[in-house]
Amino acid sequence: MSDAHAPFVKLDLPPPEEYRSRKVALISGITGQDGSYLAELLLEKGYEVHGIIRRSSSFNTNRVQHLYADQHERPNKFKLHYGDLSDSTNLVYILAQVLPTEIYNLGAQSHVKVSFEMAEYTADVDGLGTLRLLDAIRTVGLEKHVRFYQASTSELYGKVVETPQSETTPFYPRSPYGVAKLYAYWITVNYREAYGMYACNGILFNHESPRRGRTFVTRKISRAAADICLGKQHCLYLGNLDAQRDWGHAKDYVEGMWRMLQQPTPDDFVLATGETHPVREFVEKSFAVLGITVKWRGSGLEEEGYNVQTGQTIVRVDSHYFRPAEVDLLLGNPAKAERVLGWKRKVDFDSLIKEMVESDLRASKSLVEDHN
Ligand code: NDP
Ligand code: GDR
Repeated sequence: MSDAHAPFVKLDLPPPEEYRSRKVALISGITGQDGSYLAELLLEKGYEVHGIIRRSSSFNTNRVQHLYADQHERPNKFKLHYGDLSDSTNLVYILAQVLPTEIYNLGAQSHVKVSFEMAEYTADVDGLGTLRLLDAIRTVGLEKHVRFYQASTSELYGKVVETPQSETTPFYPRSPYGVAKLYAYWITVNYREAYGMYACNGILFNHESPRRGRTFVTRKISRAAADICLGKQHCLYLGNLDAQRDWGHAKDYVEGMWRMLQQPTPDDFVLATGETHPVREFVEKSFAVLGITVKWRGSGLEEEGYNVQTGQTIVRVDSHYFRPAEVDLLLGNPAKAERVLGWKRKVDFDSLIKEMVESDLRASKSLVEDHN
């Protein structure tokens, strides 16, 4: 019988300590919000950074364009590889080529509402994709050489069992996305225990930034506030205004990811701010940055937010944005990360909103100028 635990591809590798004296990171999801901030952080720290990008008919590298250099003209420490978490062979090939010392698995279909419409795809990429990457590590025999970070999420908590939520709170996911990430969480724990891999779950609560995708609620709000202020949009349509989230800044959170992989032993950590705020407060504070006061009238589907200065309705509820099952309240307890990793978020809620709204105002103004 063959040894099921032996690597399939025998690479000529130095012993783990010597191998890890290089600093080579591989990031799946490098074109996303977190991937771009993490790549910047690791380059600053002297890493060679490799990223997996998907083939797309349109340009999908906007967030990392400033890091990229034409390798013919100015070779640098930032390289992109075509790949996909649904393609095992491709992952094996990239690993054998790059020989990373740290892998950050950030790639995912990350939109909770979309996961109800694309449940199987989300399970494939977010759940099985994690398994494929872990198995690729074993296939090339890197399981004792490489450190692995899994982008786990507060969506694992889902239905409120207790607050604040910590590493010991039971999971109860409420979406196909949450369920797929639950598989990813446990397969990461399982490979750590079964094969002695250095593998960590970062259970990250919502984190935002000016680079946040425009269909997530915070960025949708900050962008609409800027456009409404400039007269380019009349009204913002939202779903559940009462959902509460623990919102931090993505830049702080990628630093926590890196810290997790620098510990003597692998473990799982919550990163959160320890504060929670409803969506409607995010709306009020975003408009307030632009000098607009929002007050609410009506209830349920008829509820609307109006501009106190003009009386104009600028926010309406659209049931299209409701989810078949909602996560009502997320509030994280980052005590373990603060104690063990020395991690602490730097950006508070109000500063996050201000940064996002001001960035969108600048972007929206420059688009006006472009068209004039
Ligand atoms: P984004 O949606 O901004 O980025 C997702 C990234 O994954 C993109 O680079 C995307 O590529 C890539 N991707 C999507 N599908 C595949 C695939 N099949 N194969 C390879 N790559 C793929 O997410 P964030 O940056 O916000 O989040 C990063 C990770 O952290 C995700 O796994 C997310 O689920 C998780 N997370 C995020 C939190 C948050 O609040 N932001 C909180 C907790 C966890 P492309 O650009 O081509 O679409
Ligand atoms: P979330 O983020 O589902 O928490 O997942 P999102 O910003 O999509 O929703 C947050 C809350 O706002 C409510 N909401 C709306 N959401 C969106 N997208 N659009 C709307 O118009 C709208 N109106 C109200 C939602 O119902 C929800 O309650 C994010 C993702 O980054 C995940 O990948 C990550 O794992 C979790 O955060 C932690």
